[in-house]
Amino acid sequence: MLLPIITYPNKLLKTLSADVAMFDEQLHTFLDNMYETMINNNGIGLAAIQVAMPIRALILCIPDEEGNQDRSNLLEIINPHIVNTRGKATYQEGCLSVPGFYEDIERYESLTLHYHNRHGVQCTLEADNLLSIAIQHEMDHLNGKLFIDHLSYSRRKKFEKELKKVIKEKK
Ligand code: QAP
Ligand code: CO
Repeated sequence: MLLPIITYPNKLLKTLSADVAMFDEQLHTFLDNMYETMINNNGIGLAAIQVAMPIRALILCIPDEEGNQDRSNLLEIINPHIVNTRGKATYQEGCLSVPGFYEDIERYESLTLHYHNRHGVQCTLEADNLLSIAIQHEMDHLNGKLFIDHLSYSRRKKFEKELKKVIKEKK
């Protein structure tokens, strides 16, 4: 089932999401719906709050070297905690909740993550490059933060100006 994606400036995106307590069939169905919704919208990552569910769950499906996105590379990450970080890296980020906007954001180059999978099993993941960046981007959503919140004052102004223009054009 496809779910509607909430877009900026919807206030729901500022929600602090709550830990997942039940790793039941309802959660599994929701995660499946998130995956369908993300793929349908050409995304590589999606947090639950982007489909109006305030729980600490996110999914990622990073394309391989050939650019193919395969479900076997799907990561379902629940109640994540970053336990270690290394280096810094800048990447031009986008977001399904801020369609059409892309900006350079600085993140940790690599990290170690503790999280639960859909069955509630505790997992550890070493991530670098795009995966590391995507994890940090999606974890920000769990805390009500968007990539545009990382912009400098002048870049943020430029973004708000462009957004007003886009909204005007749509009317
Ligand atoms: C988050 O973002 C991310 O504007 C995932 O028109 C971004 O999937 C992680 C998308 C960058 C790491 C690096 C955005 C699709 C998808 C758009 C996405 C659009 C269509 C964004
Ligand atoms: Co996003």
